Amino acid sequence: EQGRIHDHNPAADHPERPVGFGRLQRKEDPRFIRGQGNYLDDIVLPGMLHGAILRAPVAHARIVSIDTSEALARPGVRAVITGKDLEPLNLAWIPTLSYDVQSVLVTDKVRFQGQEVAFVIADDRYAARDALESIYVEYDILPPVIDARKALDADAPLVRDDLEGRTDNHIVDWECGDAGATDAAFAKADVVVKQEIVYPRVHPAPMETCGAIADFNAVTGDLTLYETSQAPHAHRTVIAMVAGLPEHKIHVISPDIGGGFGNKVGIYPGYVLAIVGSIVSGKPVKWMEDRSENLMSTSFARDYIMQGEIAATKDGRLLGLRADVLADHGAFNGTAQPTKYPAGFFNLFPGSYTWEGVYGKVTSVYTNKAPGGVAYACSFRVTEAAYFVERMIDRLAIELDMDPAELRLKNFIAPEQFPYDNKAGFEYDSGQYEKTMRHAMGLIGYDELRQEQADKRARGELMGIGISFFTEGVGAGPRKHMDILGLGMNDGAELRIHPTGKAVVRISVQSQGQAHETTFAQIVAEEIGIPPEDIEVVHGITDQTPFGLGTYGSRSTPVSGGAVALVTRKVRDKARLIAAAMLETRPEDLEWEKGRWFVKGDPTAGKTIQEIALAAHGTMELPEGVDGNLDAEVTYDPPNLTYPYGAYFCVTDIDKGTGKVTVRRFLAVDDCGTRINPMVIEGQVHGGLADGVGMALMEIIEFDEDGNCLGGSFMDYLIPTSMEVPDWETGFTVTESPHHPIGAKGIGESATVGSPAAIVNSVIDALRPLGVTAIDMPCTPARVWEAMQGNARPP
Ligand code: MCN
Ligand code: CUM
Repeated sequence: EQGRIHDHNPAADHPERPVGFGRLQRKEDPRFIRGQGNYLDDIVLPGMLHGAILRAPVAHARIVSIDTSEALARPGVRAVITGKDLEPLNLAWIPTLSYDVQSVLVTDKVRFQGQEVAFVIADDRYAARDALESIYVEYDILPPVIDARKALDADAPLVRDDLEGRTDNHIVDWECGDAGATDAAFAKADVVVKQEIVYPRVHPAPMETCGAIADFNAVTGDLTLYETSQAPHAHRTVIAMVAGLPEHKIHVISPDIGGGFGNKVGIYPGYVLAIVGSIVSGKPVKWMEDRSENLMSTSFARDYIMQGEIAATKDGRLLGLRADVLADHGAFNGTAQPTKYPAGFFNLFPGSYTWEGVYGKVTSVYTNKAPGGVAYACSFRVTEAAYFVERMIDRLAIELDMDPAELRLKNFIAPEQFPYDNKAGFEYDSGQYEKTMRHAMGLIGYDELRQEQADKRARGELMGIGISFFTEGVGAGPRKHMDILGLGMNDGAELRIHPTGKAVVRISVQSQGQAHETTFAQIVAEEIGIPPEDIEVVHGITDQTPFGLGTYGSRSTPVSGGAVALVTRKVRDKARLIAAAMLETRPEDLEWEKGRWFVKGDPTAGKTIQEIALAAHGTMELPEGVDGNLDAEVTYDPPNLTYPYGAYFCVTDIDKGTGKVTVRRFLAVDDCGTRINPMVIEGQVHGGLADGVGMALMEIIEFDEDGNCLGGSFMDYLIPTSMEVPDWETGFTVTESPHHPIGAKGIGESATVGSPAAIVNSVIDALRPLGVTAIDMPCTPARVWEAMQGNARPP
């Protein structure tokens, strides 16, 4: 176990080149730091045309007419496509990932500001963009539904009149837990506290926006589609279904991706329009959105209004928890999560604690806003669930006048209770919560901080200490429970060792910055002893990789990582048979050490994996039942999710005059089981913590009452820079997943899931002397200042 990252001896970071797990420098960095990455907008195809989308200026309006004649007459313009042109192709509407439909180009009415109305194809980007101004659209403006709380009112305007038989804006009701057992738990309680907690709409805002280049070959019928996609295989299948093109003729290529954060899971109208554009023009067509288009129209995150009720005994034993959620899904239900989980994995809302009863209910509604909801390192809504329970625990601690660390320690699930049924439908695999919590309290110096706070309070200064102890569930998933559009959430892997002992591993997941080219090579290296620099990781190209569902929900390590470990073991087993033949002995008489098989009791008699690889391709007589070459393939169906967790501590100072919050210290102690590359893990955690500071203090996509998006640029949607974040402190414990082939759990979203509650709890803790018990994100200076005046919402 280690302490703070900046206490490291940097020389110890690279003791030697690890053959398996360890701090290996990222293989992808030489090309990235030299500006040699190959992102979508770097790709230029011969004869390529450019597309641009005309977007609706209003949130809700019937289209009366669209006049494209002037735009068509402009120099360089090749075509202008409207919804009417797509209707005969059956492409005006396409399915969403949640069995709804979404509009590609408006045919009837606009349902959110920024919705796609027309598509111009021109010789260059400027001609295409300029032509948008020459398209004349007459709108008949309708009253919009903006506030989700009013979406189910009897007189609310109907957003989805396109859906047959629909008379209201209700999407789905979902529940988990046991209402009866929860009522019984509440009946026993000494203390019950209610609290409304709002997780506002935010946006993943990856550095690279979304885009696609479609290249349709009318002679062969092949469609090559370059796109910013976190899930190239799933996209290919969906495009085959939607466009009616044969799947084997579609070649999806997901090049280097400049951040995804869940923003690149869905299929956007622009991708479909690039395809249509290439089919009609006979040329490759590129579409690349700008920042405002990204913020205003692509998958947002959260937008959960949560009513909480928590029950406990007066000495702080937790009894019951209720969550009643109103979820704003925007104009189309395009949330991306396993089919049976319309509220994602909100089932994690009981958190890391034992309860006598829990009950959760989520109602989702349509509004006149952009669709989305499941994105931004959310682990399928565990962000909302973890934020909810960690705020509720602190709210109870205030009511009980109890230390929030002590309250948590008193109610943790104990190590011997795993596998643990969380009473809301999920079975946690492993955890040592108290150990991790105490480790974190030691690293941050919890008791000293409380003393410092007491001294400062005596002087009238505002200092807060906030805690979040979260449990995530990542690695969707077992195919019997989990699918997206009917596709089981499994992943394939193929490993080939060449005659000279160099290897290629082909995976179905797609890195957007997570360093898969490094860490998946490390898994192979650990299992077979070939150095990671001799292992090439191929991903992102559907023609060259096995089928699988892609990267989101931090599922790459839990699912694809499992596949890679197992395929390597399969190759190792084959190598054993060949080695036995080479050594003229029986396979049972061989023993493995990293990189070679040798004869038990005679370590000098052995064959390295490289020697075996050469022999496998050579002229030797292979054993019965063993074919030539050294390769294998598997598809991995994980038995359960993995459940990473963490103990996060945040120290804030608040300026009494301005309400400005400064995050002075932040400690994240994570447990993601077996650690493949600690440096990559720390990078993932640092990034997620910065996201947390952004959401807790700055980021929000708001709308005015007409439905105008008030967060459509980085002037209005504030993301944190190095100025707003502290020098991160990290630590870890290791509790292996008992069912994962290498004991690893995911880490890619932990910090985003865990950090917002720690920061907001810290802000509330700082404001306690002023009587504040709640505040909603983002804790901007204005909001904090209002709370200090006693105007916090809710009281
Ligand atoms: N890792 C490790 N040891 C572990 C677990 C993970 O070394 N025990 C390493 C993995 O090998 C991988 C990285 O950490 O290189 C993240 O692994 P994992 O937790 O499996 O997550 P995914 O690779 O599936 O990444 C998805 C996750 C998600 S869903 C979002 S959202 C997010 C995140 O990753 N988007 C990111 N982190 C991101 N980081 C960057 N740079 N860019 C994004 O878009
Ligand atoms: Cu929910 S964001 Mo990530 O799962 O791609």
